[in-house]
Amino acid sequence: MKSKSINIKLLVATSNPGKLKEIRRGLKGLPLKILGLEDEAITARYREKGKTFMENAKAKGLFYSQFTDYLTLAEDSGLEVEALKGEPGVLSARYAGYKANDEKNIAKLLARLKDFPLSKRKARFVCCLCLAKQGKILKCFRGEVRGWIIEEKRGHYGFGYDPIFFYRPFNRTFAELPPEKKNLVSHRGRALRRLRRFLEKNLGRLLE
Ligand code: ITT
Repeated sequence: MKSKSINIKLLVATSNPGKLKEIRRGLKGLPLKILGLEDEAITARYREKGKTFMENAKAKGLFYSQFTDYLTLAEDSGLEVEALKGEPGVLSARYAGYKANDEKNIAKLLARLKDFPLSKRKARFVCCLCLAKQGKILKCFRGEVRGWIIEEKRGHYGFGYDPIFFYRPFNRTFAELPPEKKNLVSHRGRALRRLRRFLEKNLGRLLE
């Protein structure tokens, strides 16, 4: 892609500032002007109903892309713990209820896992990204990363469940990794690299 001066507008349809930051970082250098829901004064919020991350990411893409003519990127992600049969899964953001926050969600998960030894605390993060335009899905991408849920929080970077997600190859939790390092191996980093390659090849065509 030659021209860095064209700025194609991309609405990143998330209300989660942690995700928005990581998506901005992952798409840096592409000829895109990245806008958040606030920049476009979109106050409507999609209430998730899907049973899978992909279903939710598509539904969010369809929903938010109706509010603008720009390319729209929606994301659904979360944590699946093997011993809890995939919980919190699509409920990750509201595991401790609709008024939950990261701290309460972590506390609930640690309580549910209290009788499980570390060897039984296998988990994975999954991220699904869907690119949409004016109520149509153009393409979706998925990424995942495997780790372990430790018993106490460690680190201050990141968001969500990062302080209890231990990534063995780096011997650190995700919250102990600076953003560029988390991005190298994370579910979102992986999905974003797939999206990036797609945009590098197809951005011009998508705007026709
Ligand atoms: P939007 O729907 O507005 O995008 P949300 O936070 O409600 O924001 P999700 O329904 O996709 O989004 O929930 C994702 C949750 O999964 C998020 O709130 C975290 O609790 C967790 N999560 C996802 N990716 C994560 C990451 O990289 N690190 C830590 N926790 C993560």
